Amino acid sequence: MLEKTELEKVAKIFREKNSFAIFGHRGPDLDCVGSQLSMAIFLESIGKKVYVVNYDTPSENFRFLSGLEKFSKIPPAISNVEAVIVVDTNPQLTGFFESHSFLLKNFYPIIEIDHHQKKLSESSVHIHTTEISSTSEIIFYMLENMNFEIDKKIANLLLAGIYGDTSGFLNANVFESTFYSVSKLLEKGAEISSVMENVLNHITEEEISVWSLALSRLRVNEKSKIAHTFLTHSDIEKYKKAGETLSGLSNFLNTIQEADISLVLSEKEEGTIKGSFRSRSNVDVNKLAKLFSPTGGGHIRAAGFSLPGKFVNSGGIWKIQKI
Ligand SMILES: [Mn+2]
Repeated sequence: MLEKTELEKVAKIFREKNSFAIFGHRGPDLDCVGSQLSMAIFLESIGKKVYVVNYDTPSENFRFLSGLEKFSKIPPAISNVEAVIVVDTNPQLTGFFESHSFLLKNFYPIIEIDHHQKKLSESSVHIHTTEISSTSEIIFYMLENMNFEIDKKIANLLLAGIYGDTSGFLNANVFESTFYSVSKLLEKGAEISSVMENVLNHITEEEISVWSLALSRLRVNEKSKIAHTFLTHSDIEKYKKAGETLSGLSNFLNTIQEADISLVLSEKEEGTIKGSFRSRSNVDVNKLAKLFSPTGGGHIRAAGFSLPGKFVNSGGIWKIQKI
């Protein structure tokens, strides 16, 4: 599943380097947070200095996880780091690629741990496969391979990541191995009921309001079998927490019987429209997302893209205006 030579390279970097900056993607989800923090706790436990960096602050809903206080929005000074780890994404999507390219471009060893389709050639080491549910599950195998004794804290973080990325073991990135890793994490003391409770039972009135607005605009195209809806920048400004709930919305729309694909368009940042695809047919939305933008992609059944543009209403009809 994971390449032995790559795992050996990582183990060597972990032995030889003393300080690490761990990056993840913007708008960190449970898998990203679980991966960043479990790597941090692991490295600290073997005596390393660690900086956990994310462009965006993790959701309040994740406060049940240990170690959230480690997150910083500011990357460490170049002189303080000896290696970089990028989890659950590639360096371009961390939000720091342009402003801190020195951190991410061959200056240090870069370890990329990810389960998305694309890998970045500049990284020194790729721990990468799309045949595993989540980055958190990949980290489980990495730690198992290094004979590291996973404690309850790390077990909970990894389980939360796996649970989050599989939408509670409901989507297409659940494999036989997923249940193997989950059973091992439960053995290490992970509390599945607490993860389930905290992940599922956390919808706020504001989130319901934004869902209801999106559902009121839902259309199903009979020909393309795409169920689609959108949220404008002012909707998202009105419901500040909207961003966090949108992946749940895409998953929910993907349960519509009459559709094969769901698409949620949202203008989180003014002038940028993000699209979030889900598919439950044979349509490869990873390819579809790439048609919309060069940075688009993700998985075969869940992928996204972003485009310059904004929503405008002319004569009662919403359109996307190119910028
Ligand atoms: Mn993930």
